[in-house]
Amino acid sequence: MKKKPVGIIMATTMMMLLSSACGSTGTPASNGTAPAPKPAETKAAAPADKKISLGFAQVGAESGWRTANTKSVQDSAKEAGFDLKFSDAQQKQENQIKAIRTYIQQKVDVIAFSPVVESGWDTVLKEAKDAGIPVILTDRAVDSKDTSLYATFIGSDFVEEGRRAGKWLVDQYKDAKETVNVVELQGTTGSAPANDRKSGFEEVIKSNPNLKVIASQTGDFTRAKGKEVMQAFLKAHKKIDVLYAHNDDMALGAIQAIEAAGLTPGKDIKIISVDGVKDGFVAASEGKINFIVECNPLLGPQLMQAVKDVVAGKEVPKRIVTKEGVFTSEDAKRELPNRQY
Ligand code: GYE
Repeated sequence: MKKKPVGIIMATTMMMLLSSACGSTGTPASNGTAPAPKPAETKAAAPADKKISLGFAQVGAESGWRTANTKSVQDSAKEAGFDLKFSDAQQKQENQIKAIRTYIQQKVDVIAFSPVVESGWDTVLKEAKDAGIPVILTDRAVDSKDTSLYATFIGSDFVEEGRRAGKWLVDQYKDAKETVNVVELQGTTGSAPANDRKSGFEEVIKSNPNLKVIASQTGDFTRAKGKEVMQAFLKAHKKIDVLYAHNDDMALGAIQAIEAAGLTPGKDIKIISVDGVKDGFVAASEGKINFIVECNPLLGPQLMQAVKDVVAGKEVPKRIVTKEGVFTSEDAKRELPNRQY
């Protein structure tokens, strides 16, 4: 790993176990380790020759990040020899709740899911707990006060991602004498990454009163919505200097809108996005996206390890944080050939 002036480029698949690296908002604030529910206290441990069954309730297929995440989960479950039951909730909480209830009825060994939004999970999580089925949160957090409702939460620190985006902006405009107009494309309303990427960004940019967020709306993490909302922003506001998009897909949609309006993305309007999927890297290497904050979707291997540990009654850290870096257009050019997703 080499130090770079703009930040640290981390190996994208590298993850570290940290016991107390939670963000300040949204994410569960438990520190240290907590014992996973022991099979003896829950259901009978799976006999050695029986495949571990894992029910996974995915958010949807809204972005390049999600596609890579799904593949990582499916590939690693296969490699681990698990019986994976997979469902796609099409970004709807009610579908995820239904899927979790089905997994409870099927008496799977472990349930894992990426909660589409943060709130409203206590009832179904309690049902899983009462049925003695451990739950692992991956990617996104829940805001449940009772952290005994899940064994661990594996995923990124989204507040920190927002801060990284903000730091780049503050640095870029440190000599600006005039107001810098920023528009923001938020992720899915009520989701942990949308809440946290917004708050982390705001926390940092308020140090410079010239940096003004003049419009902020959800684009639901999709290209189509990103384009649509950016079109509306361009109509409503004469002078937009910067776009902060909570993911690459929305930035890519917005780039189409910016080009259609006769403007040059990356120059007339500077663009910051989060994720670092291949298409985002291509746009960054072309200078259309100026800065990408990485969010690693390859959570499968870590998830399968946690499933094994939970089934074996081992202790798992209550919080497992993904390690990530940041990339400028120049970094993206260099890194593009190595990008796996
Ligand atoms: O950034 C976005 C996806 O929850 C981290 O969801 C994930 C986010 C990711 O749709 O592209």
